[in-house]
Amino acid sequence: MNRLKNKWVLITGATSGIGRDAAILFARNGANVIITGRRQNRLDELKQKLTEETGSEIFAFCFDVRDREACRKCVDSIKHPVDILVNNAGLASGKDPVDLADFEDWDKMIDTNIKGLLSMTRFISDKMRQRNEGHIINVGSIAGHEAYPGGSVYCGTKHAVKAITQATKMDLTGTNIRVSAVSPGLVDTEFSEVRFHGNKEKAKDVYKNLKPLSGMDVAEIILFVANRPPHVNILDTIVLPVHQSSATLVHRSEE
Ligand code: NDP
Ligand code: 8X3
Repeated sequence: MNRLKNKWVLITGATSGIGRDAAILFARNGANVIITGRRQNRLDELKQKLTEETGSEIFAFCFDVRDREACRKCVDSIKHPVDILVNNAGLASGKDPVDLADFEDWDKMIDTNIKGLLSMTRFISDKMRQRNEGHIINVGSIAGHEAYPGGSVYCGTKHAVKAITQATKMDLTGTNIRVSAVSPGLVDTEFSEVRFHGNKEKAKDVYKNLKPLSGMDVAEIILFVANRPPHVNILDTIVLPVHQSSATLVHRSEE
């Protein structure tokens, strides 16, 4: 049963990877989609594609989730109530040990993955509470359930996403608002290229001799979570490629 038709869905970080694929799937399932990200050209391209291919209404807002006033402006300028917020925008920046890591990398991850997600949640949950309905879906990670070397801050931010998801659910107890997390393992997107500051070779090695998840695999889970009946709240889902068994235990086939 499709419960997404005519819903309004806001997705942060829809210019690439999981967020882009989620936007495509929501629109194909009849939802109207508000896509956001920092790259205007990517937003324009996706808006045009989805407008042509689906009957859905597509709005695009170009802003940085680290800019709290820009988050507020985006939410205030949306004329329709947001039924589903997908807090997906996020990144890893660097994989250095804690004693050598770069402060700018840390700020980027903390300000985007934690504070950006919180700003969007703050502005939209307020409106959801007034309507007594809505669904907040946070994109977490296996890194929010386990830590690994070189991941002190990235894993820290994703552990924070897990805690924020749980506490948000508690804060909204007694309302009809649902709160969920989707926590993937290795997904082949632009994520690793961003983590390694544009080093394509290093990024490719992450997925070497392994079939990782695709953005679509994860987008399908997000859709499944969103499409449950109104009384069903999936709090978290961990989804891994079959040859990944934990954050650090990965089986790679022989070359
Ligand atoms: P991508 O790099 O492909 O996509 C990241 C998206 O986030 C882009 O659309 C980017 O848009 C947006 N974004 C990043 N920083 C900001 C910002 N400051 N303001 C607004 N938008 C921002 O990676 P993924 O699709 O893989 O990542 C999506 C989410 O999934 C992230 O939260 C990531 O942590 C999580 N994740 C990824 C995994 C993986 O292995 N790939 C595994 C587990 C979780 P733009 O650059 O245009 O702003
Ligand atoms: C992204 C997956 O394993 O690189 O969250 O941390 S991992």
